[in-house]
Amino acid sequence: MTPAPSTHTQAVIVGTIAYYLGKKADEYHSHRWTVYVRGVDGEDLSRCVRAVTFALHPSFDEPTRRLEHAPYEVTETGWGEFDIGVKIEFTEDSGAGFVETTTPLKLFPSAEEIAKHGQQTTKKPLIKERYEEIVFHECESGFYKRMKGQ
Ligand code: SLL
Repeated sequence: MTPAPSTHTQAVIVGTIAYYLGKKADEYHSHRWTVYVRGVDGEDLSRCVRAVTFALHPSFDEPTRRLEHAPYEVTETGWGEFDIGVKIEFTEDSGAGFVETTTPLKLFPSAEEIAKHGQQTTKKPLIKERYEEIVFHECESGFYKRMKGQ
């Protein structure tokens, strides 16, 4: 009998965190922000990730940023919001290839958020993140054991 294919689920967080620069802000650099992909409990994603590529707005220098090592994040300063492309490539033995998604960079609180939390300050970051589950269906046993920490 052939063994059932091993399935492993990895929970990840994809998102952005943005700080208003306050007195240090200028016309083109009102915020400092970071876009990231990380394990939901801070697990080391390099066990299953080969690279993460973030596609920034073309107004940034070298807008395609490929990271082959953790932490999978990019920090920049800027003035505007846009959707950031996120491509996550998995290790060869995961049997999964890659996934592509986008994450919205949010710099400015909505009127509702301002009503609730007050005006934006340099101390309170704006975080916009979401939880995703990646299911590896046909992983090799080496991959499966590594992911389970065996
Ligand atoms: C907007 N559609 O108009 C968006 C574009 C682009 C933001 C936002 C570049 C900073 C830099 C930057 O912040 N671009 O050049 O250093 O709101």
